[in-house]
Amino acid sequence: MANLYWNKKIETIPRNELEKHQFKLLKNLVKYCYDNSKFYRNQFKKAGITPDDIKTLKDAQKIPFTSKFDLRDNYPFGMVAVPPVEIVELHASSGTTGNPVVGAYTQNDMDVWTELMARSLYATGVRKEDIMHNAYGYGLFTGGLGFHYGAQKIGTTVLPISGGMTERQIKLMKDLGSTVLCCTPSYAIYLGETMAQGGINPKKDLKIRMGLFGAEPWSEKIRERIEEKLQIEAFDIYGLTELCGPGVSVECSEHKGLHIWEDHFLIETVDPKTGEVLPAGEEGELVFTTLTKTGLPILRFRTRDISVIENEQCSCGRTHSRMLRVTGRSDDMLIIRGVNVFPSQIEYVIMGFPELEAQYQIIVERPDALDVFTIKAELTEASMKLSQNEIEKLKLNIRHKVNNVTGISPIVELAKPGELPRTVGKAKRVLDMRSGKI
Ligand code: DLL
Repeated sequence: MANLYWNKKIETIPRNELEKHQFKLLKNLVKYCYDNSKFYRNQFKKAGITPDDIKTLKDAQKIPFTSKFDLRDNYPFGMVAVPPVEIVELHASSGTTGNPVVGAYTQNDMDVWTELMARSLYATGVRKEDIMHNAYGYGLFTGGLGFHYGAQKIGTTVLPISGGMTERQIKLMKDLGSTVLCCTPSYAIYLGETMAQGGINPKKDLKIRMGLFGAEPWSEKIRERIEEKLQIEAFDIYGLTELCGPGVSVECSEHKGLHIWEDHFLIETVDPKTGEVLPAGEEGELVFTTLTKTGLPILRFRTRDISVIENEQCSCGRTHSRMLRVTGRSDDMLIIRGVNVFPSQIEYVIMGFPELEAQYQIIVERPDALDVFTIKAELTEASMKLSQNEIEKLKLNIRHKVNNVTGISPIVELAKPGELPRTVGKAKRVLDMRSGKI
């Protein structure tokens, strides 16, 4: 694609220069945190270090980790490093338990976020001439506004439709001639299903050519389903409230991982159990340092997101490292009857059955002493023709495959098309009733 880069100089900067630049930023940041954040001054004291101990980029490893708990314990503004008057926007991630995590951004942080979202959108091919159907939630969630700011910086027309009223979304997409779709992958699937039910042929009736999907883990199989249902090219985009929101990393058109914008974020992968730093190429938990944030700077943030970092230069010419798609979170592991089960393993099995929709629920209950593990999956319209015998065989097959992958056999229930709940934002697929939280 002509004119591929939003900022060629920085996106293709030689790695040695990038690392020099990162080191300069890291030194400034550490001093900034030490001078302006009581929390970090304490952290440094506990670790027995001062900003002068950061003499190389690798010395970042001497700095203690920051966790979600630190942010929650210091809720809402305890970790903010500027006077309150400098904060121009607040966001919050949906805390399922306890305090939410608050993101507090200065004008400088907003400018960086907007720039990185523009860079991310541009890398996927979004241009001034596009009409962007932005179905990410507007409000405290960073999805809606993050895409909004970035697209407007490019000059793209934005439809700030947010989530919900799915049929109306499709009507507007059609009437306004939207060319780019932005929403969670699970909502993209739902939009595709609703189009099919309404007799809309995306290729013929719509102008949507591509979409940017993120905010929740999704697999290659889900990408295939989205691309097939919506007849578009699907890109993965990643981010989190604690760092800036969406725009931390994005796929280029090579689709070989998501480029992390390393001129603003220092990335490490660590062993989720021991915290030991892992070499590139090894799967681990992503840890980010916000090199340029001023409102709520974060040193070595433990994301809980599991991925692999690739350092080799991408064929797109960008030198910034890539993270492979996030496969799950270190804290989403379920322990069922003593066996470790990851939701991504269940999704992998479900998506291997063409008889099933890309919808499922994992339900764990403990009515007595023993855990009861149920998977609810949904039949496609075409599989409604299956005989009772074939349905029983299908259930048994799913049960066996799940057992092969996880070592534990679930009860399998099959719902009719459209029966499982759909969400307009992040999907909620795990219902763990054992803790009494639900
Ligand atoms: O989800 C920001 C965002 C909005 C990203 C729109 C992409 C698109 P939070 O609500 O703070 O922020 O949730 C952050 O969501 O730690 C991951 O677990 C998950 N996540 C975000 N993007 C992806 C992705 C936004 N592309 C948490 N793949 C993160 C997998 C993702 N998981």
